[in-house]
Amino acid sequence: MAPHTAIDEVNALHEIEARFDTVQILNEEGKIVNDSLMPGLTDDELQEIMRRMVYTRILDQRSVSLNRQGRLGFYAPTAGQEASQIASHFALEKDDFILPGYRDVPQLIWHGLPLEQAFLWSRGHVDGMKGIEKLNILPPQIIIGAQYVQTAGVALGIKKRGKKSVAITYTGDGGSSQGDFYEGINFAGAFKAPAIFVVQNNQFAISTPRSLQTAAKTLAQKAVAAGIPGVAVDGMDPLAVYAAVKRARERAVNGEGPSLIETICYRFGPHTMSGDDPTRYRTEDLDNEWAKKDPLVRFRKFLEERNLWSNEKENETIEQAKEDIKAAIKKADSAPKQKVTDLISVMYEELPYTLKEQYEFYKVKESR
Ligand SMILES: Cc1ncc(C[n+]2csc(CCOP(=O)(O)OP(=O)(O)O)c2C)c(N)n1
Ligand SMILES: [Mg+2]
Repeated sequence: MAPHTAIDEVNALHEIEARFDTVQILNEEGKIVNDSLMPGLTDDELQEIMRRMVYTRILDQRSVSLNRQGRLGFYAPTAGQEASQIASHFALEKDDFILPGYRDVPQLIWHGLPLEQAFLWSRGHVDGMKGIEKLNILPPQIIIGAQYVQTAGVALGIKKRGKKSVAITYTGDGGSSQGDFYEGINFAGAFKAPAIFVVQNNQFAISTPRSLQTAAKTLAQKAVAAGIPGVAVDGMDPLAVYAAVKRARERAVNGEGPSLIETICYRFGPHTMSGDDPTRYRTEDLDNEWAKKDPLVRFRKFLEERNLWSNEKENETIEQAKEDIKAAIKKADSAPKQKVTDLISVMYEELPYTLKEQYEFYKVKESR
């Protein structure tokens, strides 16, 4: 190795940062700009990604209005993040585990969580997450970043059992500043656990802009300190997101360890439906700039040019989504009213004595 002639830490940083340019395959106009990275997806698969993104956009719109009518509880809007959520999920297999954040309900639905359960979860009803152990999903995490540590553990479990699957997790730009974020990627890296760590950088952590989140030029470069590969992709480009997750999955199941993927995107709506007003921390110009990058618009253009999408297909998808949502909300409405004992009994396989006491107390109260 050549001897160091100067302490050149500033250049080293700049060199590293320059390596984390945003990868794009499909641009805003729906044109392929990086043919060599084009994933090998069939026409059917390309159409299915579009169908899921359109369906998910409708689900988002309906969820926002159901929330306003007081028919849903907690809801974190997803519009703008469809490529990041749906295309990343599309690169997975059924056996893979998903450890989501509160905004990642669409991935759970496409992994098999019935819609009515997603609605019940939103209402804080225990039946929302009933039976999820069979679906390889965990409940959406509310504690920012905690799912990263849990993912390192789940992925290590997968490795110890010799399974050819992965654990994928999602946090946000805000989450990437948490201690749990670093602990999770570091541990998984050290143990070569088959994990995929996604940071959906939607530019804001509630009202905190990305510029105040960290001095790091990219969030993907945080992988370097953990000794794992990292990549930043255009998170409004479903092809780039898919290609990155597919590659990370291959590496993980081949025993090559975890990856960090930053998906650069934007949330079109408010942080949650609990009352923040985005006009107080975002300008209309910024919203308009990102609206031009809409994943649905560019993917529609791309597919239409290849005769793979049409108004008819779009409308069919929209109608199907509306029908499913209507039926699911009806089912959710007919779920038995939640009792305190329901809440206590789902927490442990065997209740500790303190909870046992409370359980008995409420059992009597509820029977009156
Ligand atoms: C440990 C912790 N601290 C603070 C909060 C409150 N909180 C909820 S969402 C949020 C912002 C998260 O932003 P980001 O990670 O960018 O995800 P996004 O909501 O943009 O998807 C904060 C600070 C929390 N839930 N958990
Ligand atoms: Mg964010």
